[in-house]
Amino acid sequence: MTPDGNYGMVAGKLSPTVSIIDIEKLATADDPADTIVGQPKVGLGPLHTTYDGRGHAYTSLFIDSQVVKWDIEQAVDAEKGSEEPILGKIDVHYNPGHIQAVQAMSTEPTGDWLVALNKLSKDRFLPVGPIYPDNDQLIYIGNDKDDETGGMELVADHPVYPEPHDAIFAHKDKIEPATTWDPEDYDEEFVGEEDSRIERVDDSTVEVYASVKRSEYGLREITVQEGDEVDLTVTNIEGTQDIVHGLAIPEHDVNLALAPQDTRSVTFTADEPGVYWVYCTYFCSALHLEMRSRLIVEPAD
Ligand SMILES: [Cu+2]
Repeated sequence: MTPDGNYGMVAGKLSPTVSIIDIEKLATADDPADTIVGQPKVGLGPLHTTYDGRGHAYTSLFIDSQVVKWDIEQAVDAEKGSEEPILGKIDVHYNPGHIQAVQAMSTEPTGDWLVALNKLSKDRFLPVGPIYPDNDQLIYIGNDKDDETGGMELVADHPVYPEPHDAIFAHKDKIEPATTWDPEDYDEEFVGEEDSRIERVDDSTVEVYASVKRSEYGLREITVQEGDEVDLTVTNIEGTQDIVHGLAIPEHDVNLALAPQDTRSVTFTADEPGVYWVYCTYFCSALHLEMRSRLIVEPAD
């Protein structure tokens, strides 16, 4: 769909054209073919079309390995099959599939950047195993120049994980992610520093609660008895974004990652007497390596 809602663009790889469908005509046309009000010939293997909000369309060409820029109203006015509406073409270095310009799937495209994602990219970047890296390229579309590319300029080239397929591209002001977890979302107790404790529930069950922050656990030692079932609940009490801590007790298959304000719990059986390190697995400060506690499992007899 064009950002103004007037046209839908359809292309199908096997025809070198894009069909421009007049959305208003869809409701009244007797013959579906009557809704097609333009059909520019854009190149080989056209797939997806995106927009800059200035009346231009950009279509990926799978077989030609290009992005083509064309004028929408000129294509409606021209004969079907005309190449006149084409304003320029730029090479990409693989077979492109989806392309997206910033906010082109909204009514407010920003008209500055376009990403072309690959469908097939076999040799652009070195393989590091049986699967080759896939690829995307960033193209600047903010200049409407009268040259071979219509002002399009390739500015970046990346290897990416297979298979990138499609993307949504928006100005960073539109993206406001949460920076910490919300304790209200949890059923588990939020374990503050003062709440760190060991509670014996019965002869064979112990509940352990510990806060987690730079660079210490709320309990320096956790002492339980051989055979105890240990219910461990821990909270990362940090309010600072991106300060993640871990809690690992490898001999008991415990390995937790805790984002800020995140609470996790795990249950294990302390079946072998001994002393086991409990330690942080995320580099969290200069004292990260000192961030540890000890699990002491006392013998039953
Ligand atoms: Cu840590």
